[in-house]
Amino acid sequence: MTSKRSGVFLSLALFASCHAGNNEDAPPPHVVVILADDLGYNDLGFTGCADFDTPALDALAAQGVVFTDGHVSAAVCAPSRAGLITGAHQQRMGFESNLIYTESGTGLARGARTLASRLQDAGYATAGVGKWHLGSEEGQHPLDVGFDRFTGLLKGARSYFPQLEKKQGKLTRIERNLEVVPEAELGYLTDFFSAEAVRLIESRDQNKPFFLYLSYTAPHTPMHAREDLLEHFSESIPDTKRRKYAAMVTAMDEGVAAVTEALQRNGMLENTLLVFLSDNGGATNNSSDNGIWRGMKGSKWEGGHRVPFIAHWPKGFPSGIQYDLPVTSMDITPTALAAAGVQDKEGLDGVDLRPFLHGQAGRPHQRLYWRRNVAAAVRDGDWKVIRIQEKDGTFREPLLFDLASDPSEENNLAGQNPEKAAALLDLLAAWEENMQPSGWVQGDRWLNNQRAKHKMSVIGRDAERAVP
Ligand SMILES: [Ca+2]
Repeated sequence: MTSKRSGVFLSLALFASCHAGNNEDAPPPHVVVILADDLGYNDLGFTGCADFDTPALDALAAQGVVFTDGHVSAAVCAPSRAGLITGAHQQRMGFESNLIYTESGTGLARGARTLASRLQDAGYATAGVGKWHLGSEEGQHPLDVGFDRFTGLLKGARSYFPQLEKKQGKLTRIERNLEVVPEAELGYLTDFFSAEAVRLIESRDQNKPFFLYLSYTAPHTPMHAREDLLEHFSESIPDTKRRKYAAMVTAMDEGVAAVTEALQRNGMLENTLLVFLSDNGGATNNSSDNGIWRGMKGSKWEGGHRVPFIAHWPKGFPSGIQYDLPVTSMDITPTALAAAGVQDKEGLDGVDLRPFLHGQAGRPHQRLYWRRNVAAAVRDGDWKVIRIQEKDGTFREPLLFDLASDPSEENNLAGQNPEKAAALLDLLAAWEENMQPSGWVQGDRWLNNQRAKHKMSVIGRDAERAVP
């Protein structure tokens, strides 16, 4: 990965020299964020997928920016979405653990500012579709935090097929602007969300710039796929679980195509800042593939938080480049706000990526931080430390990696370079001083799973998949 860097910088510098730069008088872009759920890093054509195609996402990648070192702020669904939607470390509001629906008080802090509410304040029409998973209590509903319109489910997952026999509760039913959508109208859920996104684009308020957050449940479990797509892969993908996964990702890619075409048809695509990424790495239970990255969803290994991540904006970003320095999902909000001409950056941890994509030297982030209860990590340049807390409260000997020479985190350097490990642990501790303690904690099972999966002896996909 590092060998490509000088080439990228050169192409960026050339681009910057012939690009007029950002015109602050330009009309604000439409903003579309498409989020996949538990998608593996290697499971798209442009990241190296070998057994199925993703033509729509590949086309966006080819004409946009591919972030090869793109990260989310947590390796599980809800806290990652909290970091993305607020543009800040979710730990600032104690949103560190995944949601617990049996307890009250979990989810977004009351009054939290989101990308949607900030854009709404800036005059955007805002719409959300799909999986919410950021809380279901008063003040946490999408319509309470900046979305004019919302179609989707409040929970993190549900059946992809209509549940005609079983009445759906508040969390798993599909609602449209607070009204329940009859199950019989849903069809295959991924297709329904895609069609709803297109409908919202077509019916938007044309006097305003438009913001769409399209949050698929795919390819998160349950592994439900369309029959025609399963048939399509029946010979090329012998493994039945992987076949379902391929069919689920394919349906999502079809949705991306439909959304892109709708933007094009409505004359919006040229000036739409479109971002696509996954909320965390491939999961242990959906047959996903994280490629060379060690670990899976839920871990502080790269496979947990390094995700497929692209941006496409013909009018505002260079086309067809790869950006190899670390970026984070928290950058989406400040980048979109800056592009919209919003000056207020209060409470944001991400940065405006536009100058970096137009050739500005330096790193958007010298450091990135992660923490979910007993497992934490910090990245400083190419160095990374993983810190695990044992049941008795003590910390395990840290794990130290040099990602420049060891991207797959196979060589723990903590023993031979204790000073570096200690320096990174100090950085982590300094960051933690500005964060809240976790507002709630999932059960011991999830804490113990994290302790179990961050061991040098747990290596290889089979071993990783044994520790969900
Ligand atoms: Ca997820």
